[in-house]
Amino acid sequence: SFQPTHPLALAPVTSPPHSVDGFVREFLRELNTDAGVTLSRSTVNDQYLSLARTVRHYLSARWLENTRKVRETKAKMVGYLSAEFLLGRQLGNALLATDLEEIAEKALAECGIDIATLRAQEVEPGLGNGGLGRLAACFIDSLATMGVPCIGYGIRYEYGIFRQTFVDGRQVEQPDTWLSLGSPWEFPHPEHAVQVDFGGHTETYTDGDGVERTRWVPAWNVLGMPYNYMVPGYQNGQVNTLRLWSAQATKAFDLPTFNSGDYADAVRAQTFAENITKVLYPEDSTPQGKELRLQQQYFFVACSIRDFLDRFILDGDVTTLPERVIFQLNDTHPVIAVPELMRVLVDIEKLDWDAAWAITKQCFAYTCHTLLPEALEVWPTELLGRLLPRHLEIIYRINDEFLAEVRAAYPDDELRARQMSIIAEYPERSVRMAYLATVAGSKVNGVAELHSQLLRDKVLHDFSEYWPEKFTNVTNGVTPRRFMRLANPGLSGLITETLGTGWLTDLERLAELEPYAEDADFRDAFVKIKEANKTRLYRLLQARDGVALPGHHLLDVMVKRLHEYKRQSLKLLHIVSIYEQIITGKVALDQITPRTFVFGAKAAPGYRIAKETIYLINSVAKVVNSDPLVKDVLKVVFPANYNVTLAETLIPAADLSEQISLAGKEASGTGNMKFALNGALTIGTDDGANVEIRKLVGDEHFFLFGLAEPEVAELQAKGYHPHEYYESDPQLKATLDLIASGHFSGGDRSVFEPLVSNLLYDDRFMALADFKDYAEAQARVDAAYADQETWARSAVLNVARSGFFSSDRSMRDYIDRIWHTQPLR
Ligand code: C3B
Repeated sequence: SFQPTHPLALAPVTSPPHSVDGFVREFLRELNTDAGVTLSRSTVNDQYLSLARTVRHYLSARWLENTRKVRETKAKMVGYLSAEFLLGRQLGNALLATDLEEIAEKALAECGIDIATLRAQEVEPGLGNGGLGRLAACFIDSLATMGVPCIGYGIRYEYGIFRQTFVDGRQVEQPDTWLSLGSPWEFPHPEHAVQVDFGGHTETYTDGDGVERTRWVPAWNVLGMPYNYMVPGYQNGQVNTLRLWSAQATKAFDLPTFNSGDYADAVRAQTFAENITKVLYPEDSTPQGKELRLQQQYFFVACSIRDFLDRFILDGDVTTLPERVIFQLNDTHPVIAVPELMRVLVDIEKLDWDAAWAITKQCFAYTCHTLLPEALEVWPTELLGRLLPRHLEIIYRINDEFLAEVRAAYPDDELRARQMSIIAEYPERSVRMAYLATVAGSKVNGVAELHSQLLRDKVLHDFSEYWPEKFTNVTNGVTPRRFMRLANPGLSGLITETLGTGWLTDLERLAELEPYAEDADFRDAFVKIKEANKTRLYRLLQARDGVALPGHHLLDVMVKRLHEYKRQSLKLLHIVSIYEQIITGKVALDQITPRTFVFGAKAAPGYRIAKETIYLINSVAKVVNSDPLVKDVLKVVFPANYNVTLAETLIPAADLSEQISLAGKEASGTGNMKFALNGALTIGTDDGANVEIRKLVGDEHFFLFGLAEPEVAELQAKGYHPHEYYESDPQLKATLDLIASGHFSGGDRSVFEPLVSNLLYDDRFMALADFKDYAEAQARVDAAYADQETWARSAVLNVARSGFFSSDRSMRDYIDRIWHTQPLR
């Protein structure tokens, strides 16, 4: 460190003046000196980048101060380890957090610029697939807003989730080049790069004190380059950090090879290294078990642990680690951090094994986000041992000691020990990452009440019996800053007019809206806002996708990843069923509630059935939308590339939220919460957080249908035969027959044959079993919607009763039940 003498260097860092003139000055300086252009010659992109950097100026002082305070007070931090952070656009959130929305708008207007144009210029960082990544983004927003020290650690993918396009109705993936026009929100720190090793072998040696030790002799390594992002709290002067790692070759290129003339060989190392953080795996909930994926996982957690120790354990006393950090494992993706911390403590810091294990067990907690058995990550020991030989040894030892405990606790129950082993022997020897996380974690939580119960009863049953106190629930939440205040300024304004300020950081206060459900003026204002949100959406879809939508329809929305268990196909069967009843004259047009159905969903590129489902939705949309008979009552739209940005316009416009997964399959859902908070009514199964939503908003304001989880289990056990439903329900039969007939495929019966057969003879997620009940629930929706006043009352009550679903509340629960950290004073 050095001793500055200039008085300015000694003074604390300050923010620029919070005024229009101050803002204009900062903005022009950015434009002129950083972008190097004059205002009159600048492009929209220059202006956007300069605006973003200008807003950053207003955050830096607080950020630096925050970091200093955390170091100085040695406050315990949350280290949120997540392979995904699905942030969404940054500009709007940063302007809101700094309370600069009006100032910036005026300042730019005085420069002749419409801020809306610049907002639209931002490409969102799509560094996640879906719910899990978006949850991480909500959590870090809440922690910053609550002033709880947190550092998010993840991966700076050069290409995030693919950009979805449709070509003749089929999904075609385009690379997500989110960095190509500049990335004004990040601070690269090459000087803090961390080396990460891979491969090789281990050997034993005797150290200076005569102690037998193991060391890892790796075969190759890469560098992890940190990129910092500011995570601003909502108007509280608190700024946390998100640190994302990018892989680089250790030697930019190999000079001798280069000199010998083989340029291609010389840069090969670089390409190889950089591949590690090149692209986000687009599988959601179903891991692919690819070697590169394990490289990504180890890469980012190794960087993060090293980084944390170097930055926050300044005296080098690693035994204090549990007082300084709790690493939250966001699903199994970062679980390799457990043996990594053991390796650091034992091999590098030279702690003895038991001391290291005692520390490690206090430093981790594990969140499970799934119930699908195929979604639980396992790594073949062959692969893990080849890539991380020392880590495999450590895992074996953790397992040996754990199984010894289990055998002692349950003598003569070898089956139990086998079941609980971190190492699976069949179908190939592999490491069960969820079990490793459960053994190492101080706590294990599910993400909704029902999910946590099923984890205890089924997925991790033996573990919950052995360590009942280890298991807990924290129901997910969403940040009201982004999903209410930014996404729905109309409704937020009405709420503030009605309740005053403060509700945005104390969302349970929405309960104070209850009496207004009975207030006709309030309901009127509420309905007008919903209509305005629909108009805003229709304008966007017109501009973005060239579709024109009628204004007066019930807007029925299903947006989430395309997955069989989420049952987009069930929604589609309902649409086809209505259509079939109209074209065959079973129902008269005037009996139909006019509806627009919106889908938004990306399918994993290798997920065949999911992609076929997309093709079917688009094919049905094409036929329905061009049929003059139904043009006034049915529309089906599927805007491509559903992402956080589109969600922010779509959700506030929706009347009906579709949450129709098979009971026992959706861990929680978080879209369901966003819809309810924006005044949509839910049609849903008793699954995930739907259960809690329904309990809170009340049965009369929620359209429940379908098998409950125990009924699903029972039906599964007795044998599920989907074709029986087809045979016994004429409307279901007519619906499937229409699809099979080639009606939506230009007469070609073969096109959708695989999908239809799959439903008839396999239907893993029991769409046919729930069809009838679903259609009946939809009829109740129609009846309810016919009475606009009652509908509006229900919509208001949905908002008033959903305050529980703020991610601030989730964070309080994590703090109380798992982390035991304190806000920074
Ligand atoms: C998702 C689950 O599918 C959702 O039910 C849940 O709401 C979110 O996580 C957040 O908890 N999930 C995901 O997006 N990706 C996974 N790999 C596993 C679960």
